[in-house]
Amino acid sequence: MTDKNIYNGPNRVFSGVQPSGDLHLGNYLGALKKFVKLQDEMECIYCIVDLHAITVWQDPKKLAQQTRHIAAAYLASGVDPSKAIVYNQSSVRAHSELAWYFNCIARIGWLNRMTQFKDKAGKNSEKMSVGLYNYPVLQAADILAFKATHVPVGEDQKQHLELTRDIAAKFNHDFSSPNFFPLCEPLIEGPGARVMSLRNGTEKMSKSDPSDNSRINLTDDADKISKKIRKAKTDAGAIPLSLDEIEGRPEVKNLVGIYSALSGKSDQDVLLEYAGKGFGIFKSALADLAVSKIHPITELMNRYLSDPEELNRILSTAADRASEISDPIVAEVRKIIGFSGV
Ligand code: AQP
Repeated sequence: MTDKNIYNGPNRVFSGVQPSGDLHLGNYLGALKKFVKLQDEMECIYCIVDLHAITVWQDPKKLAQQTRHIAAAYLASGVDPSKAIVYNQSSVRAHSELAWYFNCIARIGWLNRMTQFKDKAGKNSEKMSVGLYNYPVLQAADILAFKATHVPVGEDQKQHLELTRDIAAKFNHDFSSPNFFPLCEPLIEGPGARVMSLRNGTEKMSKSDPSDNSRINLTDDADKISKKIRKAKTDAGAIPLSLDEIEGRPEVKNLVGIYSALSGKSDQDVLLEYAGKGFGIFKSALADLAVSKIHPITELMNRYLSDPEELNRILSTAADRASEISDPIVAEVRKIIGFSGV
């Protein structure tokens, strides 16, 4: 598909997180931390993507609570509802409607190439929901319902954003509306773009990993964080001096990457500080650093969660605002497609 982006509308950021469990350090570094920075640079729309969450089973009794949990994590991480729009996906109709139109634009071959579906479905793909397979089409609808131009995500979402660009380009082309949808730019680079499991440096840290020791949750207390870091898998060598020497040592690379993302230092500076030292010393420093960054977020989250009505009020006001932006865009799409409107 075309790479030519001739869209000339305003810059706008969109991103989302699923309310499918406790958030972890990967979500924080790969997404939330970037969200906070961007809210002072562009108009930002941050969604709690519950329509995505139900692509795998979610207990209906817990879903609303999990949604508030993510909202609280956004706010506790520094997302300011007076600057950014923070709302719940299922409260805004545009997502579902546009997803259907995009189902008729996206090609089956494009979706067959999506590696996240293959990773999540494993050998059970026949038993997975159609929604899980279709997930990236809904993601394209999320972004394009707002004509978002920039999407901060972790590296795992890169392929999905390429599909969003393909869908936008095909829509623009098929309906001879060359600059209707922007070809969004992923904002992936930077520390924390790919935080790996503490138990296996070749797998990403994930909410759905059966081992709780594989991740640091934003709800973990100081003791738990320290224990998980102490137990994190490493190898027999010491900490090396140069970046070349951590290649091929995925667990070491991951811990150094986490340290640098949390501290704001470069990987190289972290190596200079700890080169030649044993992992005991390094892990102890990393645990202190992680606790000092995560503990204040956990405390603030709990404060927000203790007032569910206030959280619901923030989400509902923002959902109205999100609909004000997305409804006219979807109305234009209907017209472009040729629906009569009666
Ligand atoms: N390990 C990670 N490193 C960096 N960024 C990450 N993200 C997720 N894992 C990492 C980023 O967090 C944002 C929200 O992700 P999500 O919850 O909507 O979905 P996900 O990517 O599927 O996250 P999980 O934790 O792996 O959830 P499960 O296990 O439920 O699938 C996204 O920007 C993502 O890139």
